[in-house]
Amino acid sequence: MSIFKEISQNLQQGRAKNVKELVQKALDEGVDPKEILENGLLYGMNIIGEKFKNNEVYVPEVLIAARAMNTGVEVLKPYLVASGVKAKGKVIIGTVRGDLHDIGKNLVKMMMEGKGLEVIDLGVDVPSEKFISAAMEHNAQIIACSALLTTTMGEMENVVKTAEKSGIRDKVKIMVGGAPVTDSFCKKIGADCYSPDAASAAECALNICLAG
Ligand code: B1M
Repeated sequence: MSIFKEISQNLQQGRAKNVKELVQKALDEGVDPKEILENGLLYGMNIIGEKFKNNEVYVPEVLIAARAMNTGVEVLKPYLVASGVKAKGKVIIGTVRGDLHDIGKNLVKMMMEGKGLEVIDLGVDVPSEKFISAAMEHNAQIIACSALLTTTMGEMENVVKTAEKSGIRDKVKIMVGGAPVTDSFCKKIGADCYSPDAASAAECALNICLAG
């Protein structure tokens, strides 16, 4: 069995200790960390997502798979964030109001930190007012919003509107992302940057900070 398949299967079974050991084994064998993330961890998480959709697994199984995913990501972290370019800048990040998904948001945070950016993480279920007050308090250049549910992505528009009402819209760029979010949605709500994955989100944040 390939190492990717082993990682994926152990993740699906929620075996965090095995996932940690297998990810380390793959790294020791010289496998590319991005491939371990995509073909092992994310691949396994997607299968869990499909099974969740089809009611073949339930919240507890998804949670233990998510814990195994996080354990694997922790091992990969030092390898994924290695980057030559360092920028100065502050980012406020969070998952929007009503939404508790944080694995993708944590990956985005990790990649941004790898670019040398300071990332202030507000966690999950973050109301739009909290994004704005944190941006004002920390004088941040970027607000980064994550949403995984079609029912919560609309909250991103509230973040844009609240930034306008508070008079800080011209001082802060608003980035959006998460599985249901698209570039056309980003444009429609008047946000500044949509990224499909954590690596391109970090790239976008870096470019904003270098330009500003
Ligand atoms: Co939830 N869930 N979930 N869930 N869950 C999804 C999202 C779902 C697609 C599953 C399904 O039906 N197939 C579905 C949403 C359907 C929809 O709205 N279209 C769903 C549902 C319905 C729900 C509940 C409503 C279920 C229920 O209770 N009936 C409930 C909602 C709770 C709430 O939030 N209020 C719920 C609960 C949960 C758990 C708590 C059990 C758990 C979350 C644990 C946690 O996050 N700590 C969970 C999980 C794990 C999932 C799936 C299986 C995996 C999500 C994940 O972490 N993926 C998911 C199915 C799936 O996605 N295949 C599902 C891996 C992660 C790395 O990917 O977050 O997409 P992702 O991040 C990517 C990109 O999107 C991007 O970068 C990352 C990778 O590079 N990205 C950004 C993310 N944020 C970004 C921000 C950016 C830029 C890029 O800029 C700022």
